[in-house]
Amino acid sequence: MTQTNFEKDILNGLQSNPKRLFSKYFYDEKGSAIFQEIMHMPEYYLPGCETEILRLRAKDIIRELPSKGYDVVELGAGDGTKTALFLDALLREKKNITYIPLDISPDILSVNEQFMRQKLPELAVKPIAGDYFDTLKSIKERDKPKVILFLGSNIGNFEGEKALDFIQFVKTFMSKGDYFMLGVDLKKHPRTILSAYDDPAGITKKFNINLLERINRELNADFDTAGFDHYASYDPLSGATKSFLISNMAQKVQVAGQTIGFHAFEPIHMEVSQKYSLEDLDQIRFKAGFSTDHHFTDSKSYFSISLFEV
Ligand code: AVI
Repeated sequence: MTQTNFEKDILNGLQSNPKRLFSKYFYDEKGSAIFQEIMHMPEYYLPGCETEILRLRAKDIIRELPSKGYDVVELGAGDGTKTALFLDALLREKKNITYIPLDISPDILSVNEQFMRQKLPELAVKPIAGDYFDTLKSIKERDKPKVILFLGSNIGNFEGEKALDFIQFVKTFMSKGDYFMLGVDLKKHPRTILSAYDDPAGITKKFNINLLERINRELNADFDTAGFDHYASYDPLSGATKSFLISNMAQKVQVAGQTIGFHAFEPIHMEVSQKYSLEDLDQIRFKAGFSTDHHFTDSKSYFSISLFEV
């Protein structure tokens, strides 16, 4: 039987030193449900701050955008509930827009479309399912100006230079006068950040452990999840939040016919959630070759919705 990308990535990651798994694999059905629990945790301040900006600063954001009709393209759109706040403000300002949610999952896009039809019946919605490369290619040729949304601090899950690479990649599908609108989690007191990724109820731990359970389910593996603990760290210099699973003891695990050995207290690096300062964002904007930026922050300056103009 041919190896899937999932199997290849998991085996490569577990056979590397240090061991590595990728957070893009967190989101199977169970992982997506646990992520919804995270979004409602009191310690996970990100969605509340971003919603505050979309509610209270939408008019200020819209003032910076093209005055005539444009396409609002959303990357990794999901169910669109938060975006509806912004789209509602756009419709109130009588902007002639088409909303184009892009997502890998056709199922979530049909949830998104139904939600928009019910909530904002006058909005034109044109979902496109597929990976970023194919979906962005299909919107490149549309003749209206574009505002591309990438919300929810999703840019933070790209490691190091990969965030800049991704922004540059998206820019290749944009033209002069288009805007990139990014939801970004900002550097702040390290304890505030750490508690968002190390909650006392153990929901973030469950989110990480679910990937081991997924590997058990899908790759015929035998992880004993009680043998692993969750550990999160935040480096205030680099702004990198990292999540690890720590093997509580020396142990051996079978994964897809391979034996993976763990030393006592050996980490598996699971996720990076990068935090930025506004100066870091200005640097990224400059390096990516956008002409201007505007930052809209919440009342605590925890989060920014940043607009980069091509
Ligand atoms: C999806 N992403 C922006 C979340 C984050 O904050 O990095 C995923 C997450 N991981 C742990 N908690 C939330």
